[in-house]
Amino acid sequence: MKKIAFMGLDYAGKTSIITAITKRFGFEEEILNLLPTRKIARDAFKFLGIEFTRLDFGGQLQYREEYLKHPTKYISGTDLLFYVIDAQDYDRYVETIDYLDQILLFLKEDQEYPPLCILLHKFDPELTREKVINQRVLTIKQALLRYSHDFDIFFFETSIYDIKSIMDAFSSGLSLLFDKIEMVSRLFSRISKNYNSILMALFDSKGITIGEYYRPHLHLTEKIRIYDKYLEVQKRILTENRKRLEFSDKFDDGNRYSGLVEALKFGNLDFYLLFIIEEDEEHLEKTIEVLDKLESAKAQMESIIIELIQ
Ligand SMILES: Nc1nc2c(ncn2[C@@H]2O[C@H](COP(=O)(O)OP(=O)(O)OP(=O)(O)O)[C@@H](O)[C@H]2O)c(=O)[nH]1
Ligand SMILES: [Mg+2]
Repeated sequence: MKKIAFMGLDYAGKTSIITAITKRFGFEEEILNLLPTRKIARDAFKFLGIEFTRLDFGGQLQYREEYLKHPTKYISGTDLLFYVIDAQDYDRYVETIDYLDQILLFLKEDQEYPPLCILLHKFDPELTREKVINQRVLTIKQALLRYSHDFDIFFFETSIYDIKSIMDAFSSGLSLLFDKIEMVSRLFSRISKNYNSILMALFDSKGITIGEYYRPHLHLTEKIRIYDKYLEVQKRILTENRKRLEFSDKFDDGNRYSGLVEALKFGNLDFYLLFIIEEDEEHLEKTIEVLDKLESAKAQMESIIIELIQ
């Protein structure tokens, strides 16, 4: 059993993030009505056959004081730490750094060095181009880099209005606990070269990314658009009880793409493969050929996954 902790100040967005990860769609209303978490909320999930407990540490002052008073009881044994910062709340940057300081001080004394994912959260899509928040986020990152002597630190900018940003941060964090997981992305990058694909990704049944390859320079808006489309198709596969769905859509610039989502089973675990290629409108049969050829890649994927879950 592995332990994943979500920590940070009150109102940072920890419970919202966990809700978004578990629901992935239709969570907006629930998030608007969240109450502050009392003490620690736990849930459990499985990823690649391993059991995880996820701890959502309520961030109100009285709880923070309690955790820091008895850190061995609460913080010890953390395998992966997500530290959530409200990037919009500049007034509390000092307070949040101070809390993180104390958590890491304890971990260091205890000689525990879990990987640390720092989420600069509430970095909403409409803010990504705003100068002030970008500057502030850069400053806080620089301030936090001092921990990188002791800890492996990874930064993510996230927002509940961009579900992909949240799934990416969570998936990347989890992947740090699996040595061989990057083999999947490497395989995808190899395969993609042969097919000139735009994107290839493998998700577990809960939408956590096992591996992915994106064509270089693919725009963020296109990535988000594809991911939204994926969520929609995956939902249809479930409700219509299908194994495979092909679809076709276009980007904002008018270029069309063809895609395929296929439900796969490796061992007793369910996965979803997403494959997107540019559509060759004059030679549609070529597109179909490529989608079929993908069959041969599945055997390789399967052997990697089997190795991963052992
Ligand atoms: N603009 C914006 N608001 C967000 C985002 N994520 C969460 N919120 C809002 O932030 C508020 C606090 O979110 P919570 O998830 O309850 O915060 P928490 O960190 O769990 O707080 P405690 O349980 O007290 O520690 C809620 O009103 C959310 O709607 C985001 O990405 N962008
Ligand atoms: Mg909470």
